[in-house]
Amino acid sequence: MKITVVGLGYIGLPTALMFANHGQEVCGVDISESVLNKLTNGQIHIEEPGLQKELDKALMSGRFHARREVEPADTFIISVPTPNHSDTYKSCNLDYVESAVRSVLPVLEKGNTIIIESTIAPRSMVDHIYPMVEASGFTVGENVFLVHCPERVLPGQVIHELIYNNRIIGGITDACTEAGKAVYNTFVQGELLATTASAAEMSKLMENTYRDVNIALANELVKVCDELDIDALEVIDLANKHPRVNLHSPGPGVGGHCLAVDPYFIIEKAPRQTPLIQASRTVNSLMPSFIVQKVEDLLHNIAKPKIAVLGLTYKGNIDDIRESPAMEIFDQLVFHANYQVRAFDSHVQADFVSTDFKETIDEVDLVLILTDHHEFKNLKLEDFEAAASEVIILDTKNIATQLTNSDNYYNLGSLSKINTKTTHV
Ligand code: SAJ
Repeated sequence: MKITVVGLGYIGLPTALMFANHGQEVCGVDISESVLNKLTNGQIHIEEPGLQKELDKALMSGRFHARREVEPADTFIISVPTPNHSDTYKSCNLDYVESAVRSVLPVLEKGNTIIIESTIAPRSMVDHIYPMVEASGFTVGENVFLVHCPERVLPGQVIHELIYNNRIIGGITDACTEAGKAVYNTFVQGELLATTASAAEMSKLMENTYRDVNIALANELVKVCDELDIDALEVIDLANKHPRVNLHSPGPGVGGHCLAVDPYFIIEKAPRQTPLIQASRTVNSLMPSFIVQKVEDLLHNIAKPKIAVLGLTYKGNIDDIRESPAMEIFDQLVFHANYQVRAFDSHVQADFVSTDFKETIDEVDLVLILTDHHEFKNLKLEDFEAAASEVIILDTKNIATQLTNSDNYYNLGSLSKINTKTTHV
């Protein structure tokens, strides 16, 4: 089978390589010259475990090449971004998807399949993509096949999850669904779940909304327990001993381009029916300011405090700082007239980020841990010898567990200690 994948980002590139390494002929398409150059020269342009090996293998086999223009194929897979519009409900911007579909139409032939993997608002396939394909003279379900198959892989585990996760295959008609199943059957070992395009759109969005709402509940619990002087993290551990309870982990906010984005695609389509989803978005969006407030409380009696921020990515062990609550907190602290702020993150290459841990913590009054990178797990008090003698540690991810017994250590379970201490000063 010949497959053309449009969009070689975090999902499109691994997907293209998996097809190539399972015997298909793959053309990867991207508009970025630098992405195309890198790939053609054998180099991946994103951090993802195992991906470089997959590219090496695909290039060696001669079954993968990267191009600027869409090539004819049996199957077209669209995997381009769907950002939020900046309107009231942050609605889904379909521009890239529509333009990718338009780039496919001139080479589309009878018998071909188009699959949209990008995350899209409910009914986008039926109301927007299907009319575009029909307008170009094809009959969907008869001589071309149109499918929504949302990507559902976790950054950091993409290669494994592409093979072993179940896939939702949502066709415009049953014949479309069957065509979609035949494509993923070439390498997916998870179950292929047949459904309609609209149900596929909605289930993908609800998976991430479920997480967002539950994280909001955990974050709200932190605020309640802070007020009532109860350890929220202990409460979560205890409640999760119940066989049917799964409280999520609180943190400095919800980032990434999935959990912090997808709920708005449901909200925009049904604003009056979604008070819970909207409230959860608000709770999670306010977490960065809540953490900054706690930093201010901790530092209120130090004249010109120095702060070291550890971790800027939106979650641990990745290099992605887009939609990162850690970045939002860092920016708010930098903006603070009184603070001197440095950031350390060995996964991020940017001029405002240090990759030298010792230099970052030199003489700092407060260390603020914002992501759960593996390397922070083993932090011990000795690692902070270069910091100020009474250095305070605020660990918003509860990751530096070897520090928990130290006097100046705080996590989201012990925030009420801050209030007690500051009122005694
Ligand atoms: N977070 C918490 N508390 C938690 C779990 C996560 O505060 O208990 C935060 C993280 O720190 C991060 C954000 O939420 O800032 C999102 O992290 P994540 O690991 O839950 O999700 P993503 O955005 O990296 O990937 C999600 C996944 N969806 C689900 O687990 C339902 C992934 O499977 C999807 O493919 C991806 O979204 C997507 O593309 O939609």
